[in-house]
Amino acid sequence: MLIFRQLADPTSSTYTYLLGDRESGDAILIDPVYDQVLRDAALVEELDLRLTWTIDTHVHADHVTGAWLLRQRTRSRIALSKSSGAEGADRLLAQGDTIAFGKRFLEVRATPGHTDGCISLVLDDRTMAFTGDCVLIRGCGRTDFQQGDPHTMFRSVHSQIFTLPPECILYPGHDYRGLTATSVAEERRFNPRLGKDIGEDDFAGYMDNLGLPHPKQIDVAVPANLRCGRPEGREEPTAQTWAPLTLTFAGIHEMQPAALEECIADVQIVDVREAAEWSGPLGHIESARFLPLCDLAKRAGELDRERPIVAVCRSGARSAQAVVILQRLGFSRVANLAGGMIRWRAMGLAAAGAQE
Ligand SMILES: N[C@@H](CCC(=O)N[C@@H](CS)C(=O)NCC(=O)O)C(=O)O
Ligand SMILES: [Fe+2]
Repeated sequence: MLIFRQLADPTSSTYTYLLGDRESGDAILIDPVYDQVLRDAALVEELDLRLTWTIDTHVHADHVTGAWLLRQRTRSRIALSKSSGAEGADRLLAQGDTIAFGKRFLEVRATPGHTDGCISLVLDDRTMAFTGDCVLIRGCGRTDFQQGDPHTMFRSVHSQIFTLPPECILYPGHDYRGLTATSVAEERRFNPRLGKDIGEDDFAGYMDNLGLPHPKQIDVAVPANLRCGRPEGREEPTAQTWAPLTLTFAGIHEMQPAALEECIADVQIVDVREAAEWSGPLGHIESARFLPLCDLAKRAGELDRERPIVAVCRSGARSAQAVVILQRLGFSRVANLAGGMIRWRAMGLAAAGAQE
């Protein structure tokens, strides 16, 4: 079974795509964003996948790629076009190459025009193609910086994208209106720059007059992407590190019961259940403080800002919300006890007043 997710970076309006093969567990990320690597790595982990490749469709001008950070974290390998000029990749791609994930693969098509090193990636059965900043939804990548050239773009679109099956779904590198996907048939008919019988010179005239301001990040992003996103002094996104924690795709730092038992003397445990549950059959952790979720925001001043907090409830759901509330109030080291008192007890760990 094919696993497919479209992930958005709201700051740069970039789309990242996760493709995975359920049987083998192998997965690929197309165009990961530096600031989103913790989110993307969490999703790969939660879906029980192993990231084998990251592929950048080009040297981006508006955001830094997450490729290098993901390679550090997950041992994924980095691929992008040979014509990109980037250094530090594990594989340099050219027209007709294939990149496999399990039994599935992506075919590389060179689609220069926005930059010289732009590629599009076509799924083996041609039901989906990832067009980077070549074809966008009712638009296309601009051609007025890096090695942009409208004539090259026009030929790329017509020879490499519009020749795909009409029903092939196209997934762009960006969309600035929040639209998510299109198809070859739709763009051939309705793309205002490239559709119907618009000619190469018409297109070039359109593109030469877009009048867009340069991307805000261009001076930072291009040099960083030419080294595949290696930080060189740039701040790295980090999860909280004060204990063995997992950052979930939902954005919550979680601690397993065994890890809490290890650090129990160094943290404040906040039990956010109701009074009847605190003294109910599951019992409560001896050193926990009782502070129901409904009172948490107004009584947060009672908590010590210097000591990390672990929030606890019955199943781990309300305490996840407690983590959100405490972070909003400026507590920086806060985690959720995964699985709550149910898992704590299932692991055979001690609880005051618990019924056997
Ligand atoms: N305002 C954005 C500009 C983004 C931009 O120029 N995007 C490029 C892709 S890297 C593009 O081709 N945009 C096409 C368009 O805006 O029509 C920023 O500052 O980052
Ligand atoms: Fe771009």
